[in-house]
Amino acid sequence: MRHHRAFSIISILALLFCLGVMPAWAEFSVQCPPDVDGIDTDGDGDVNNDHVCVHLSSGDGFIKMADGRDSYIFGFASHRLANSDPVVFQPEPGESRPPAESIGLPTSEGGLNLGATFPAPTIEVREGQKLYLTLSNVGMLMRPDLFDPHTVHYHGFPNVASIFDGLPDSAISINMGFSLTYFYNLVEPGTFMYHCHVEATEHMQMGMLGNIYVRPMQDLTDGTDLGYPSYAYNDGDGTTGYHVAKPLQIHSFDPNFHDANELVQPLPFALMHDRYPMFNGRGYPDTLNPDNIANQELYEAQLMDSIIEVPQGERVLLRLSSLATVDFYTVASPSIPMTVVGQGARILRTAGETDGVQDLFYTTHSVTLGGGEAKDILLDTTDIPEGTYFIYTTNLNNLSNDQEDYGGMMTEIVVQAAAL
Ligand SMILES: [Cu+2]
Repeated sequence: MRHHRAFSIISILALLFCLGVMPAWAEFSVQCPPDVDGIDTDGDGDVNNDHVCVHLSSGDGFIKMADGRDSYIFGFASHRLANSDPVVFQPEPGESRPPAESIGLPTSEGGLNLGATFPAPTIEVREGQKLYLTLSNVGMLMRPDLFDPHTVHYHGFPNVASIFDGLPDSAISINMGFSLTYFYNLVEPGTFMYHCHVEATEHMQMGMLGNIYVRPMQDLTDGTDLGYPSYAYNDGDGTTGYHVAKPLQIHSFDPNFHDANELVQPLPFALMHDRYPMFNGRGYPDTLNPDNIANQELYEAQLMDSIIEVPQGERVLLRLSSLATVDFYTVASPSIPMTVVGQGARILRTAGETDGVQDLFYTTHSVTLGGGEAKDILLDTTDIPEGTYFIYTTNLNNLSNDQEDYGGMMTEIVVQAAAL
């Protein structure tokens, strides 16, 4: 594997040199304009800070599966990340023009930029903000024969501007060496997800998947204390209130497909058979590892754990979504009841105007999600003793990391001593 990779990298660099395209010297400009409209759209009392920006690159790389195998991926990475900086940033106040960001790709992180991360960086934003998301396509180092464009499709987002929707058929796709800034006016809160939509079966199976969620304006409400620090939706009565939020995204990989993609072999979509079920890009027990996980090249490509820690008596909001390309998964919490308060980025409620609104929340111990579905689930630990509890898929053959048992799509909720 190592020899193969070293050979590939040398041949790629040689090829790029011959072609006269050396993306190592490419510069990408990022549109991140300051907010000068004088209107307070995000409701925080400040008229000049409603703009937020994200800069992603798209490329390829490797991640380490929970059984130790390295898997080739396509993916996104954040250039504000540096493992500590926030993914979402704001333009400097008073700046008169968009700041240009110059990035020496693909060598930005030291060494060759096998820089895709999995899952893609989590994007947390708030209703009322205006999001400028720039995607720069840095090309595929391991597959120089591919000139694939990429996009960002913000799944579930009610997009008025179809050119920003990321569907290659009806929107702009971004070719190698180029950037596009997507604009989203965040008028609705909810749990969404994002992924590349180019050759979606392939690029999604290969790992271009991430969490994005929009917090409601109600989180900022002054004077009307509904009892919780945060809310899933603008419920008006505090019923979706929570203390701790955790985005949990269902992923699964077919290692044969990933290997075939790296080795320039045919990709038989109909034979796709996922054998690495994951939460947030990791199989158990890696779901519990709070640290970044590095691949064999020592590049930290998996930056997200799935562990949930909550003081006894508090509520967790589980932002559960699925971007699996093959299977439906049933996710169970056998000890702590799940109250589903939202679905598909909407609060579960009637829209009746004569009798007033009625909650359609329901309590269960398991939910089933297909690809593209999301549910907002409250876990109330009021009557739950301190201890460690599990969330896992009841498709029991998926409690494995390929041939290794006792892994797969499982994580833990740790109910800690109550906060004083
Ligand atoms: Cu793509």
